[in-house]
Amino acid sequence: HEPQRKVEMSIAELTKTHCSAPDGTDHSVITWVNEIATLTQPDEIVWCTGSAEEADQLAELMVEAGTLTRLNDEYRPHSFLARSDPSDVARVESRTFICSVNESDAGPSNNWAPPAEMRTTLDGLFASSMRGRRMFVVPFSMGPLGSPLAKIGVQVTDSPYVVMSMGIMTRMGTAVLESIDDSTEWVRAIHSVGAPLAANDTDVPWPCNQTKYISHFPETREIWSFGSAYGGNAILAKKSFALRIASVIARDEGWLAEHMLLLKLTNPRGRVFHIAAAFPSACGKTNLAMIKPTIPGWKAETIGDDIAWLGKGADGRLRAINPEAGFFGVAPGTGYSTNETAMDTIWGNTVFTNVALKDNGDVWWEGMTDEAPEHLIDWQGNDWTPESGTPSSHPNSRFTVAAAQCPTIADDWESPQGVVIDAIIFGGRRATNVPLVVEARDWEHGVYLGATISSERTAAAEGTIGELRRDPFAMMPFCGYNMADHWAHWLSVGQDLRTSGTVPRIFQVNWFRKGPDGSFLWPGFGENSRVLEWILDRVDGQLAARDSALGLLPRDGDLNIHGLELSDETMQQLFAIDTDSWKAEAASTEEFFATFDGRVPAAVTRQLEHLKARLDA
Ligand code: GTP
Ligand code: SPV
Ligand code: MN
Repeated sequence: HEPQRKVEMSIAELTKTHCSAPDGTDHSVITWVNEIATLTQPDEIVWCTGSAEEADQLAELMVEAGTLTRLNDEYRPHSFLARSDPSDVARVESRTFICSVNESDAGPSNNWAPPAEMRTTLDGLFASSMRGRRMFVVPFSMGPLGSPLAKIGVQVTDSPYVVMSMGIMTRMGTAVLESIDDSTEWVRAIHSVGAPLAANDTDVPWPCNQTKYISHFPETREIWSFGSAYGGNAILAKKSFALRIASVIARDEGWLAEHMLLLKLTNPRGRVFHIAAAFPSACGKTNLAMIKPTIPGWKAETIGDDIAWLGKGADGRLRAINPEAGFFGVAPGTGYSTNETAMDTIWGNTVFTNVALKDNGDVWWEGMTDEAPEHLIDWQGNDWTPESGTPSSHPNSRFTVAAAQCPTIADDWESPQGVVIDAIIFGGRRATNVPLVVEARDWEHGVYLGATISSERTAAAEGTIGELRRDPFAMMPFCGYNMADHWAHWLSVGQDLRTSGTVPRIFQVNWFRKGPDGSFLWPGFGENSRVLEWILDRVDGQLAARDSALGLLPRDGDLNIHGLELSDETMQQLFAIDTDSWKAEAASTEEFFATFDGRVPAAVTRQLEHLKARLDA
């Protein structure tokens, strides 16, 4: 590890300069906060307590500044609408950097810059970047405070919107700060919108900077984010810490930090299962995490919708926690017919970002109801009618809400030991080729399925929507180290689990296959419970399966489609394996693997050879 940079002033002098640090705050925090304040020159430092009063004051401040619009209490109590700068609406992967000491540790799928060079750049950008603003100190815990699996971080930020979001998405405040002593390892996260104010400047509702850097220093467990206030770029507890930095810690310590939902399911026979599922951004994690089964006798309960930390428990089994405390969910497409649970979660106490405002002071977005209201104010603040020809809400507009408010939240969602994982699911958004469901033959084959996820781009990050891209383990934008090493790490976790005798089964799903007319073949949403039923009946040893080149498939009649109007032809299309397309896919996988400079584990390339042989046979 590189040494932390030293500050010249003594602690006594520092606390005198910024005497607001709560009594008992650990010196490591005070020193660091003052170092950042010296660099960024805020007008004031605010130590966040996480109290409800503090959140209310922040909200009031933001309403006055025009950042937030208070929604009508009658329809959406204690809720707010934020309209971002139109340029600051999604993650900026091209501006996201993994600054490991060695370039090869970042790997070909991450942007890399030498740490010293990046520090020089950032020092320049952050110098006086908070002038005229307040710097908030936000102590937070990922995972229940005190859980053996939890980790602590402190974020400083000059964005009250980010403070409010962190307060919902994490366990934030005084108790966390008090838990830090000189033996605590905590992650340092520095965020500035990069819009200092001179004495006579008036602020804008959503300050940001056209220059953006989302930089990670894996060796020193540090995050520096500049220029954006959008969720994944700025709520640093989430993607930056709980995935990019945590994946590195996990590699070093023998566990996994993954872009996964966690769901508890009880079958009609009363057996309880927990599943973890990785789908790329905007590919259905929140929806599956909140599924309302359409088949009788099944019960589904939510544990997490975006991030899971998994590791071998004392009982030798793979266990997982949701490190987050809230949901930052995609709004468009969320309605009573698709995700009733989400609709019932966001009844109030919710921050909406970049959705439309109704004339009655409530919110609306595409897909909330079948029919659009006659008049709205769109996400950019303009009048909107159904004739406008543009979406009223940004396709990546989101809701931010506490997980505890979810009506289907599982009673064990905060279990400090985590829940036992019975099945792992990988998925993507694929109009062609990938069947509705496939079971991996074993852990190694499952790792291959994860490593070869491709998915059509969505609005969650910049880029051309619909373009097919590789997204191994749904972690392409989130793995803090070499992606090929991530596969090797998965293989070693599997080895480790094998020694204690219980290895979860791995599956692949695709809700998004399309027919010749371009419409989805599978009804999706609640009906996905039918696929979960097949998966868990397999885990429960109730069903056999048929082998194919891609893996194990449901035998005819085993997938419960009772009550669905699906023709035989549609079923055939959902499971069709086109040999030529798969040969092309295998060739493309070979090219993809070749970009990793020989670092792809032999067990993974062996799976590719096996697939090619099956396709040739
Ligand atoms: P991130 O928060 O970006 O990681 O996204 P996510 O993986 O949680 O995706 P989410 O559940 O928010 O779904 C994204 C979009 O896909 C929404 O517009 C959903 O309505 C849509 N979607 C989710 N599940 C299904 C499904 O089973 N079928 C179809 N057709 N669409 C779905
Ligand atoms: C994603 O893009 O995968 C999200 C939203 O969950 S963000 O927090 O912006 O990364
Ligand atoms: Mn996500």
